[in-house]
Amino acid sequence: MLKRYDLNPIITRKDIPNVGNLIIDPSSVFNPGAIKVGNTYYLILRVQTRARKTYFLLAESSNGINFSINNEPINFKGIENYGKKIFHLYDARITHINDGYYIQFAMDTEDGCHLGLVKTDDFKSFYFIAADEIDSRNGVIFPEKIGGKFVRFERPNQVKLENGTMTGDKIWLSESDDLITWNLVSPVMSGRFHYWDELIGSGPTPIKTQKGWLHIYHGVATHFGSSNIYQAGVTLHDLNDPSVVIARSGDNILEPREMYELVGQVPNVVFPSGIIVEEFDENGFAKNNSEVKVYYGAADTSIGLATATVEELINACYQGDI
Ligand code: BMA
Repeated sequence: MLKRYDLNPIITRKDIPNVGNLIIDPSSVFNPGAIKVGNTYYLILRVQTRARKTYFLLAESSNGINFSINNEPINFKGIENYGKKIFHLYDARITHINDGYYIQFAMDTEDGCHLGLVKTDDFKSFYFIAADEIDSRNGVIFPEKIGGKFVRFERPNQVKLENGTMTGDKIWLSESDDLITWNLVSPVMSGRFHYWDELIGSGPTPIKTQKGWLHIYHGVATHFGSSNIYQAGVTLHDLNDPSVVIARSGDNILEPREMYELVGQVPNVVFPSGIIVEEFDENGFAKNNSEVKVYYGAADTSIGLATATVEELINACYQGDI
């Protein structure tokens, strides 16, 4: 249902500049956070080196398609004071709230995966704010307070796979007074065993529409023996209580079909992580006929772009028969 850009993938490892001794001929670039500030499109890229280390690199564009990529990794000031050993930072999601841009990301540490938070005002300096204690991933902060609280969706890692990896089949709503301390409030949606989205996690930041919060998520079909298949779906949530699901796509809206999605470091993966809506009305609702750009990781190897209108995505929430 999402329409791929003709010249996908839009960013591959070949576009990544060498960065001193840190990044030389990297293996992959994927799962970007995205936001538009004025007329500038920003992506925060997840770049993986041949040492399987990860770095965030900033990419900038004036059309959302052709990006120029900074030749130094983003430095999160203050993260050096975090008490535990950090192995990887990855999968940034960006939210604009009042006075700044907040970046939520996953941190693989010596005691599990935690959600970290960084703030920037200008996409030049980035300040580490906090990380949670619980094991969780796929955190996306809503762009405004709801019921007087900051809210986010997140996916606590409560399911252990055969290989020992902790993952999850439930998205939760959590809330916070200060963006630092978060409390799980209620489950929002579960994986649908036997179908395309058995394990799930939020994709990009939810979008406010007249019909509700529009939310793209990834679902994993785990029942294909040797291969997990990562796909994308869409849901609509109550504007005043996003834990209420108004509608949920039965069919996926994007699945691995193109060679760059089927083959790569992790085959059969589309992983939406960035979204840009081009037009909002004067009350802050996304316009029905606005274009939506969705940026996604393809096979954990490159970055794809796919588009739809707001209306098409809302309609997709009602399609399919599960
Ligand atoms: C998930 C996350 C993503 C990754 C995906 C496919 O569990 O680790 O970062 O893109 O798996 O490998």
